[in-house]
Amino acid sequence: MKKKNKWLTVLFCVVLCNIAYSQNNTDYSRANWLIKAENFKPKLSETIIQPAGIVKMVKDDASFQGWKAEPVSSVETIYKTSFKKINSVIVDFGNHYTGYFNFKLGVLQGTADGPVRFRLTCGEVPSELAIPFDPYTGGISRAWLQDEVVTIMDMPTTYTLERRVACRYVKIELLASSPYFDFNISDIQFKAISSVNTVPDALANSSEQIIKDIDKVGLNTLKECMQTVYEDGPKRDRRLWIGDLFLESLANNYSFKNYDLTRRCLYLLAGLSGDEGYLVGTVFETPKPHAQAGQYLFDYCLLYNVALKEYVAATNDLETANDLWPLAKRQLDIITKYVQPNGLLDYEKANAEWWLFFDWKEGLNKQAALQGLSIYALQQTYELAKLLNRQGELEDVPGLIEQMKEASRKELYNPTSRLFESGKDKQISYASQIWMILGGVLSKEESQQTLKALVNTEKALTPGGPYLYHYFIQALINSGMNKEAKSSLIGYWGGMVKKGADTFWEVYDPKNDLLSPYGFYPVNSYCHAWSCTPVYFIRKYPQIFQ
Ligand code: RAM
Repeated sequence: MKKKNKWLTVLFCVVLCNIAYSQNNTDYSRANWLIKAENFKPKLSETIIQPAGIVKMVKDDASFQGWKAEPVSSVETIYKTSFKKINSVIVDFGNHYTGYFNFKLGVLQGTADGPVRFRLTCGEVPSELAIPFDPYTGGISRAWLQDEVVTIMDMPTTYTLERRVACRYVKIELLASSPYFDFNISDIQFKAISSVNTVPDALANSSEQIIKDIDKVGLNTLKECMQTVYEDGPKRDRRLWIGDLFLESLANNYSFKNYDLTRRCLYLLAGLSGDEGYLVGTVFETPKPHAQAGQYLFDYCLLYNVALKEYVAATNDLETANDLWPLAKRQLDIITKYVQPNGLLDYEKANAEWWLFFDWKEGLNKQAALQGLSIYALQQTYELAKLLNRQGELEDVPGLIEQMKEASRKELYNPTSRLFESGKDKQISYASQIWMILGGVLSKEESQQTLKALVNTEKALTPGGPYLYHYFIQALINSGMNKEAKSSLIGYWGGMVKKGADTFWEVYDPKNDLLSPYGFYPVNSYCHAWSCTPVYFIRKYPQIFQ
């Protein structure tokens, strides 16, 4: 009995030590990954931007969200006049910029004997300067809206708004001043920042004008989001999300080629992964790097592997990929944890335990999309393993892929309609078809039939925004439907260009300009990373788009 107890104690110690060892190991890797992330932090370049002029916002039903900017005068005209008389003005910088707004205040008459107070409102699109922000009905912080009340104590002076803003327009409204002196505003400027420091190749001269325009707006969107990380949007949320990083890094591979930024982001996410080795969907850089607690997104964890694979394919940086490989491998456990004996993922369980993102779309059933994306991620991770000569470590994966594909056809595919049906209510959606096609569940010919049936199915849930629309274009290309890919890209992103976009938007429904996942459209991000991907398509597939 005594002997048995002794052995039990030894066994217990071994188990404990193992747990402690693997925990220490994880901590060690994460600390190292964070150091590497810091080493690749880019230096931001600065450009001083002069205003293009003064504008006013006028109601116009034909314009995006019902508002358009109409030129009023050159900016110099306001510099000579008392700002007390002007009272309120909207400055147009002519394009979207991210950075710091500043101007000079000078005394015109008397002695400055008291502070002046302004409200500065910065907007990416005209409606942000036109419609009142209050009462605020949004579901996320009101403080995302870029209106600031500032008090300036002394003058003459140069005032710089401390908050980094992302905008094209700035409204300056005088709220309070002393009756005993007069003053003017002059030298209005914007210090624009970005980590982009290369100029991508021009498109083929023969490209259609609309393609050139879409590419230009896409590049602008990407450049604005490329700061010290790939931000999702420089106005909101100003942080690194895995899904956005994936799409931005794809577009970067074919344009600015700033590979160090991708490497930094891959390391930062790795360094901030959770104790169980799963990635957290979103992380912050300041005040010190940290993850958003509990924000685990099933699909984003897996897309990290694809981002890593695409990074290695573009750079051949095997050192980084080998360093991060254990983490990528670990993400696959998320899938195997939910695969049932019949090859289908346990959707209900996964849905209860994870945020399954896929799209901002009310009522979307994600069962089929989850199955398709998981197959896609397994395949892409296997490709990564091949690049690293580590396929031996994923011995079970090819079999698992086949089993999951078969289950998808058997359980979720309707051979009569040729559409995948998701959930108990057999919902038909773009998300389901797109991810099953990207997962390679259907042959090329079958994929074409599915996509053709899809666009003719009126009840099919359409993509809620550019994020899923990206994958729709990719599904069309993978299915050999090049013409449709081109016309869909022109129809969707060209639609934003025609509505005056300087940068592409976070959400866009051609039929509803006021759509917002947050209950208040001015808080949407109008320069959004995941919307920049026409850059990738146009440049990766010149034979289709240029
Ligand atoms: C939004 C962000 C981001 C996206 C997440 C899931 O809040 O704008 O781009 O990745 O949702």
